[in-house]
Amino acid sequence: MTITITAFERSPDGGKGLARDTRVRWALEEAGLPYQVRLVSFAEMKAPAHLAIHPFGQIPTFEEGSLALFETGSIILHLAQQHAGLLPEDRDGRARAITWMFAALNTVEPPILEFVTARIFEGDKSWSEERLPLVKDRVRARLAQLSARLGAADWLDGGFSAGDLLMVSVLLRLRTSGILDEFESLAAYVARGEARPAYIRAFAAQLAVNAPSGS
Ligand code: GTB
Repeated sequence: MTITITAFERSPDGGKGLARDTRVRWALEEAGLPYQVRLVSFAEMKAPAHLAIHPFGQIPTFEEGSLALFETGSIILHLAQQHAGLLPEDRDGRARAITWMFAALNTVEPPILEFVTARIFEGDKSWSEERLPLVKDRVRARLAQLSARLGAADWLDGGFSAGDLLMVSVLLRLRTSGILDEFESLAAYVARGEARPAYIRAFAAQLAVNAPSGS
């Protein structure tokens, strides 16, 4: 059955891979699944046809036959449960990898999103200079904990899993801030994720849609 995902017709990041379709593309590539992409404008995302699939009018979505999903965590968990390559075979390893998926989305991503919002969308506010260091320190605190757990390992729990896929995707949002580079092992962890052939294909696919003309 054909898999169709949605993505921005034109991503605000101009193809840096930061919009959340990239993590779904990456999971599809890791699983070796062909997929097609329906590009949507901001207006289309808020129109009834898209809202019927995504109640919050966002991208990405996932459709396969009669199944339609939204939320990247759910989409990637679904893929990981149906196809090899994203979760360990053994019961306990699988449960731990899923735990890392939740940790990426529920524990590590929120302070990073708060930081991105503070830096990009609230940077012009009178109180921004006072607030930003607090928000940054909350990110640093999480990264310190994550880095302590990762230690010298390549991946969070044994081999690469959907937990790493989501964690690397979440950490990538920090790339331009310099904060990631304060944590050498995490910067190397993210680089390992980015070096995976499946990530490279996913990144190239979204760039092909979003690259500024002439680049
Ligand atoms: N929790 C949901 C999930 O994981 O699927 C979040 C989905 C989400 O936030 N989607 C965003 C969206 O559709 C796109 S990824 N936003 C439009 C809206 O809400 O109206 C967020 C995003 C957008 C742009 C950049 N960028 O340009 O750097 C990075 C990330």
